[in-house]
Amino acid sequence: MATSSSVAVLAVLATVAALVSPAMSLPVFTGDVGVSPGFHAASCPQLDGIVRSSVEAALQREVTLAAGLLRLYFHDCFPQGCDASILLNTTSARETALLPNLTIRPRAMQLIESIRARVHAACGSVVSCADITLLATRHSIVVSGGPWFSVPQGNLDSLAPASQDKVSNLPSPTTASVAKLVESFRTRGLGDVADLVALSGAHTIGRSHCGSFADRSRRADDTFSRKLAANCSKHPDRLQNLDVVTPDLFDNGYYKALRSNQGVLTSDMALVKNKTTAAIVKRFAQSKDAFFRQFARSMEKLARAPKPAGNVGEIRRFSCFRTNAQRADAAGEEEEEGFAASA
Ligand code: HEM
Ligand SMILES: *[C@@H]1O[C@H](CO)[C@@H](O)[C@H](O)[C@H]1NC(C)=O
Ligand SMILES: *[C@@H]1O[C@H](CO)[C@@H](O)[C@H](O)[C@H]1NC(C)=O
Ligand SMILES: *[C@@H]1O[C@H](CO)[C@@H](O)[C@H](O)[C@H]1NC(C)=O
Ligand SMILES: CC(=O)N[C@H]1CO[C@H](CO)[C@@H](O)[C@@H]1O
Repeated sequence: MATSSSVAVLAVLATVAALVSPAMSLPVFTGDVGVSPGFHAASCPQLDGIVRSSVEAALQREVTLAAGLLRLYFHDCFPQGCDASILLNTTSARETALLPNLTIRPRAMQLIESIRARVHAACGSVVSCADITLLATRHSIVVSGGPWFSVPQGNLDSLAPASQDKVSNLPSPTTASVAKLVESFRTRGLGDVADLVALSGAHTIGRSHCGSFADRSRRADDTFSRKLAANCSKHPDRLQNLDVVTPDLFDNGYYKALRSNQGVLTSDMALVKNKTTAAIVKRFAQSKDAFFRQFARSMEKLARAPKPAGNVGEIRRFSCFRTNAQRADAAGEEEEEGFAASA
């Protein structure tokens, strides 16, 4: 008969076993574990080096992956905190299908998964896809010319995608009201007007599909929007640079473009049409340092966006695209396409 003390010893042993050999059978953690920048220092000292070399090699071949990662970070963290919920990619459950125009780059998703595979090969399954998304994005911004900022670590990967409700809280590009945009950001702990203006500066890199600014081209009420309309009617599938000044450089070109009426999205233009935000746009257009300081602060805040259910989940150990349970069900199925460096 098991005494209460032997039960306790067994429980301790099970815990220790789970900690020292995380690849064996990871428990589903609950509560706020870790979530500090140095979380993996002891368990995976190679982490930073692997992330850096993978991101640098990928960007050298495909510069637009920096924008792909940055948007992925926003769309992962905003709905219910950074939990890699956006990476889940089974037909039954996929966040990227919840919004009709949610054009997340599959190549950026594949890059995260390929980094996970390298990290887990080196250290075991000790780093989550959510943590890797934060680290890889941070490094891609630095490589693109932008500022370094601190990201929390110890985030667990979700067991399901975010709900339609939470995903549809993402701001819409056709919003012309700064008050609405500020309110939307405020619900995620980004309540300073400067958070909205600085984070919109992410559009200093990246592209947009014609559909995302169709409202602006349709109005065709100034020279730039007529140009957008002409481009899109001639080449509907061609991507438009979001920063027409310096499209792939992480700098303050976006704000300079805004001040000459060359913001692509209606939500971008809204920032120069409102007096309060226009003053901040002006400050950022005049000082790259001022923009970088605020961008770094706001990205740290975004990385800590609220997790309504707490830091709950697992470390996905087979693929960032599936929960561990889904992977077990799918054993024997064909693997998803990996990240081919030469695409
Ligand atoms: C003010 C709220 C925002 C709205 C309405 C918005 C909307 C959009 C839209 C519609 C696109 C184009 C998508 C497409 O047509 O393919 C886009 C692209 C992008 N967004 Fe935002 N966004 C917002 C804020 C942010 C934030 C906070 C970030 C990151 C911190 C971000 C990062 C990006 C990046 C990097 C791209 C380019 C993606 C690529 O080239 O693949 N955006 N955004
Ligand atoms: C997600 O799944 C769809 C459909 O199976 C596939 O076309 C797409 O490439 C997948 N995305 C990634 C990042 O693998
Ligand atoms: C301008 O933005 C502020 C938020 O910064 C908002 O309170 C105000 O209502 C906006 N003004 C207009 C005219 O939309
Ligand atoms: C239109 O297309 C040209 C050629 O690709 C491009 O340089 C330009 O930035 C596009 N957009 C606008 C608004 O001019
Ligand atoms: C807001 C927006 O971009 N809407 C577009 C979504 O995609 C459909 C189909 O491509 C377009 O018709 C919408 O304009």
